[in-house]
Amino acid sequence: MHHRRRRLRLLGVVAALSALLPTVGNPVTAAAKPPAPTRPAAGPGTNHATDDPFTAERTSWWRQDRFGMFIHFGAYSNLEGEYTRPDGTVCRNAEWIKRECAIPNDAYEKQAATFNPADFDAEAIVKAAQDAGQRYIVITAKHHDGYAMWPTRQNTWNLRDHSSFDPHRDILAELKTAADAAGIKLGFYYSIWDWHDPDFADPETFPRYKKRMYGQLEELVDTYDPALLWFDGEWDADNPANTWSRRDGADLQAYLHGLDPKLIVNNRVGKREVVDGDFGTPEQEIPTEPVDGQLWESCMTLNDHWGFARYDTHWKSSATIVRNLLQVAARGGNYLLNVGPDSRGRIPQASVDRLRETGRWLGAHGQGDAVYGAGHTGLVAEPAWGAVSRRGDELYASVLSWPAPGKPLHLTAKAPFTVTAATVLGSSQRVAVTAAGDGFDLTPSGAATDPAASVLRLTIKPPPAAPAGTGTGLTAQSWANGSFTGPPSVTTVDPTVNKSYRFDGSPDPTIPADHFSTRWTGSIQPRFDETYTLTTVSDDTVRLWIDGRPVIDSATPHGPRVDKGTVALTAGHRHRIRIDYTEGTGEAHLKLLWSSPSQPQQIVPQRQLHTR
Ligand code: H79
Repeated sequence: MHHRRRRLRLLGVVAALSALLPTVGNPVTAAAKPPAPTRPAAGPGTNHATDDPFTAERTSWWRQDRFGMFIHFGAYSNLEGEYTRPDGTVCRNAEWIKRECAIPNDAYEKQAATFNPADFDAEAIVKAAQDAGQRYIVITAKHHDGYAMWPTRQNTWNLRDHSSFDPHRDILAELKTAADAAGIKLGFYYSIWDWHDPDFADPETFPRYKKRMYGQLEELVDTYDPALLWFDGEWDADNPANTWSRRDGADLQAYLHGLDPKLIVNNRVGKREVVDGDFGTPEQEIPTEPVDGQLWESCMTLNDHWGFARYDTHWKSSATIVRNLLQVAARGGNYLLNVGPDSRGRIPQASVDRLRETGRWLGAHGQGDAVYGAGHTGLVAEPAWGAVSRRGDELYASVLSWPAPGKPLHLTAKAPFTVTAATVLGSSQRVAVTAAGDGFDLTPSGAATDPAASVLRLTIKPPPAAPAGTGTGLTAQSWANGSFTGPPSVTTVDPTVNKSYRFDGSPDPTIPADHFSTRWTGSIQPRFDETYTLTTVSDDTVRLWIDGRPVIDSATPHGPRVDKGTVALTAGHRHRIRIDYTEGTGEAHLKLLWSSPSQPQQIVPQRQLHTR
């Protein structure tokens, strides 16, 4: 991606020049066209899986950072949540206002022509995120109304060409510069569903839309080098008809991978299946437990709308935000909290205040350690009184309901470990730790430190781990039929079971994309004496045995699906494993993950797998 970074720097120079010489054209059009992206590999023998998102260097920042700012800002923001019809009646909505208030195209275009977010202050926005403790920002580059917030070359339905805004400004470039300066990652939201493009709804003309959409995404990646793309509007819909398909999603993911292999992409690039993109996207909700088979991020509004709505004062308290974030982190997810700038581009003061309060809590007494770089632990059950995350050999028990004086907080242990020290962050009180029933009683001697949440830090001596293995992977035999019939076509040593063959790929160039089977054999070597959960993500069928005993039996052909089974394993011991996987037609996937009280969810790594 060398040319891209060089190009961005060049752009900075051109932008600086254009500020001096206002007659110089838009910096995007002024820059030289980059070489066409390399065509991603495709066809038999291709595995589209990039890496293991749970452990990859690529996703490391995202997995550590945990807390991001979502920004919904577009032509709808100009209406500030209210549309006055010609007859004088008022209709309310925010970013869906065009559709929900049935605003005719010309009326919507007419109001967009007055959009002038002159007070958009990228540095102030980045500062608000930083003050909140948010470490990445995702802004709507294009929402369902199709309006591009950067000077796209694909059409004139954008902030430079269709507004009253200074045509020499580019708010995405401004945000990128400010975010870079602050060390905050920047990503873009992009809606697939498009209410404005005349070619979107008709399957006949959709290829023309798709070409412009790919063009816009290439512009975004080349110009602003985003860390992440957040798709939306992938669902089946009417008015306008949305025909986005799993195949469209697979094509787009391959295209994006060709543009920038480091991009992190959400699951709405496809159809929100467990195999789509890098992470799941629960919206306005927090999953009640860790999500199987994929990373996840919960996105949520700060009031009741994504886009600015001048009448919406139903703000969440900072205590609610802190608690949500703690719960999300303890369940291994990220929290993407939204702000909606007004028609002038200003984040509402009520949002700024709550963000600052949240950041104050995270910055106090090292309480942020319960969130940043921390994640789910299977060592304890989630208590009713709070949330527990793990960071190295420390457990952070965030107490949302503080006990009455002298009363204990009970923790259920799911594997044997010892607590060597316990403190309340920001307090000198003692915490008595006693073995009790199925775990521990923690009895703090004093009061809560904060009404939002008080954090107990427990230093633990974790269950002992066997040394990392020296495995090279499993033996994989593949057949060019779906039933393991006859001698296998190919036999290889497969470092991990992490396959996304999608529609066109297969285990080997000699094996067609449909009707094949693979059998993995060898041994799996755990590092802990614990009950492991083995998880498969499969399409079409999978069966798995450990030491000859069935653990997963999912032999009815299915679309992308998660199956789990538990088995007690012995640290350092090589347990025999066999996996039978078949593909009929359509998409093909198979992933093998494991987790245990001491082992966070991940693709079973190569070094713990042996060919025999
Ligand atoms: O971008 C934000 C939303 O606009 C978008 N996703 C987040 C991140 C979103 N799309 N759909 N939904 C949220 C849920 C759908 C809600 C609906 Fe409705 C109920 C669509 C029509 C009725 C909400 C209420 C939108 C219009 C009225």
